[in-house]
Amino acid sequence: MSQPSTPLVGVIMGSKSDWPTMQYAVEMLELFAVPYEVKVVSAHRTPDLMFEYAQTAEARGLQVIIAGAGGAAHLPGMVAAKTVVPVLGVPVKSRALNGNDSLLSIVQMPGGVPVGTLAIGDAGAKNAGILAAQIIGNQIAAVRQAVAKFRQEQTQSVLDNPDPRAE
Ligand code: RP5
Repeated sequence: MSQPSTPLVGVIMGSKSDWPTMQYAVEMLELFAVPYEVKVVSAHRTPDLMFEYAQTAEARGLQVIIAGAGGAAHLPGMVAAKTVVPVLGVPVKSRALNGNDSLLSIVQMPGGVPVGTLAIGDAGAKNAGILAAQIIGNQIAAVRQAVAKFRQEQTQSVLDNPDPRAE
């Protein structure tokens, strides 16, 4: 296992404007105490940085990359093309097409270069953070237990509030 402070998950996004969505992935990683790093890396505006990030990810100890982008969302697929570190793609909800463009850009990868694509928007970002923690949890018991606790509390919260009319 890496040093605790060494990031195990890289969270990247195409623009600062993606942060209001991608913050939910980071929120989950913090909840489960998964070491992470977060950075703007654009497929279109900083293509050389994107390649460098992907090419050095494995050597730097990253075990999962979460990549969020909107519109013509090439970032997750292009990063996946340059590394064997698993990539989770988050389609950010775009203004013009409500994220349908982002989703289709990310999900329809050619066979041989997978991107694990999540839902459009906040739920997708949140689930990307949880899924990344579950992957990391295969090797780190404390992370696995933190995810299990979160899931158990979520279940209990529904069971404790069965009346849909209650505040
Ligand atoms: C993509 O273009 C980004 O991922 C973002 O979702 C979208 C719009 O970017 P900005 O014009 O807001 O910087 O590259």
